[in-house]
Amino acid sequence: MRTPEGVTVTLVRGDITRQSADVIVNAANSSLLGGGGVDGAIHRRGGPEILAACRELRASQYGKGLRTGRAVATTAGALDAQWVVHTVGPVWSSSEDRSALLASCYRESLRVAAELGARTVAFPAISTGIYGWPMDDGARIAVRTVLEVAAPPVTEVRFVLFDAHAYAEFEEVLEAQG
Ligand code: AR6
Repeated sequence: MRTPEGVTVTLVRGDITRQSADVIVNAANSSLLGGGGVDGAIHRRGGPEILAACRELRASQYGKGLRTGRAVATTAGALDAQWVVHTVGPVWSSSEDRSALLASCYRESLRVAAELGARTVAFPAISTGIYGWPMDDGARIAVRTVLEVAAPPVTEVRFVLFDAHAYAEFEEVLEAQG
């Protein structure tokens, strides 16, 4: 579908590290030094240049780590992308509403992507893996935030969903918006 700003929002099922896009967003952690899930896959396929860039960022600007909800760009190394934008999703909590932080990940990643002049941005379903966010709610926050804030120079936002369940949840939310 297209947003009021003319940005196309698409869904694909697959591995985000196989995507071709100007920006590939990483569901990182505040250390910026790698982990499992999407983060592990991005560093594995993207190669050591990404970790080297993350280490530099830690040393120069983020000594205490990147805060939850924020985003920062590095090289994409060997990935078929120009940049990786690393963002730190919130860990799911049943007792505290952290949705604003999850929305912030999408908003800040798009802000950084736009600053770089990126046209195509690929997102994973942030926080819905190791950080435990329920997929239906994670999809709702992702889609709503992107529809609200995506704007040129970004022309396409692609959600790259790893499995059928994630794809179905995003599809349901996107169709309900349309
Ligand atoms: N491509 C697309 N989606 C994927 C891929 C992939 N290659 N691999 C997993 N997913 P997660 P989080 C899906 O755990 O919940 C790391 O250790 C996965 O099925 O990658 O934000 C970081 O360093 C899920 O739906 O990220 C942090 O410590 C979604 O991507 C922590 O995990 C996000 O799962 C971040 O946890």
